[in-house]
Amino acid sequence: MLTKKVEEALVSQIMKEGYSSNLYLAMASWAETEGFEGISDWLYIQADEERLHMLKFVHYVNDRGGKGIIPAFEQPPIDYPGIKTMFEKVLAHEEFISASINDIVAVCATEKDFTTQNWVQWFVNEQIQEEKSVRQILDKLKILGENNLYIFDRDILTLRAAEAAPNATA
Ligand code: OFO
Repeated sequence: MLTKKVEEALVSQIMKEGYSSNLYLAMASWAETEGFEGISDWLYIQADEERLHMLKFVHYVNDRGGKGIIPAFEQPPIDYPGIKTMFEKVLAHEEFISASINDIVAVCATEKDFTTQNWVQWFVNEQIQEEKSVRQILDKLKILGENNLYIFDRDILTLRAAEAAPNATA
């Protein structure tokens, strides 16, 4: 059984993961209309992953006797000023999510809910990977410069393929 504070923290994370999914979906749609096929594919995949994260929280809350409430989501921006700025926004958002996951760990410790604290460790590790992969993207963009976005657009999916490889390093 979850304490009220732990349940509130988890339900609030349902909203944040769902917003992440919609944010990346909005970015994917924008990038697609701008002709960036690889970048939009990367973002569509990311949006799906975030939806799965949201579902993990929904199921966990329900499984532990709580109520996995699905909120109304704020509309994400429709347009983005450029690819680099957009990925900087992705990184800032992931850092915000990491901080939020850390807050859940802290609530679990205060509430002595070590089961949930243990469960949420998966997200702690996931955030390390997600921040790392967006930083790699920003590094690549820096190396290539914004005049080589065609190459970057073709290259970005190889980054994801490398991450998905079974022996990918952490
Ligand atoms: Fe990338 O945020 Fe989910 O956890």
